[in-house]
Amino acid sequence: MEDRSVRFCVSLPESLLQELDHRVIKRGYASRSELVRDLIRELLVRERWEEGGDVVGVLSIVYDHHDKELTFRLLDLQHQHHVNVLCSTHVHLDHHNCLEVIILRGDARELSSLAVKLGGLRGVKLYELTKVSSL
Ligand code: NI
Repeated sequence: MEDRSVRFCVSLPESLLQELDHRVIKRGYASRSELVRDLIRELLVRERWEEGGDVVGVLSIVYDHHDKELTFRLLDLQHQHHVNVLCSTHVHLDHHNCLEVIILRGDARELSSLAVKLGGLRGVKLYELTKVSSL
């Protein structure tokens, strides 16, 4: 079904409109509408993650693969949560460092907790969970 666009009027303080227009230019949007649409989508994604429900997330982890115990734990945790792990990609960044990108799907709270568990493992140098909605 086509999701048709509807026009509506919004009243804003002039200073806020200037801020909006500044971001339209800075982010390279074609129009105010494009930016407002994306801002609303960002808000919906954030709310979904806060309130719980089915979401998709991308967890990026950088770690040293020489730590065999860590490599085992990373794999073991992913197997324990295989329902949530859609796929993962491993890149050998250099002699020591590996980047693992894991695409997750499931309840927002479960994914947040899994991200903290994986990212918090001793030896993980950095991790970041990108919150994407399944909308
Ligand atoms: Ni590697």
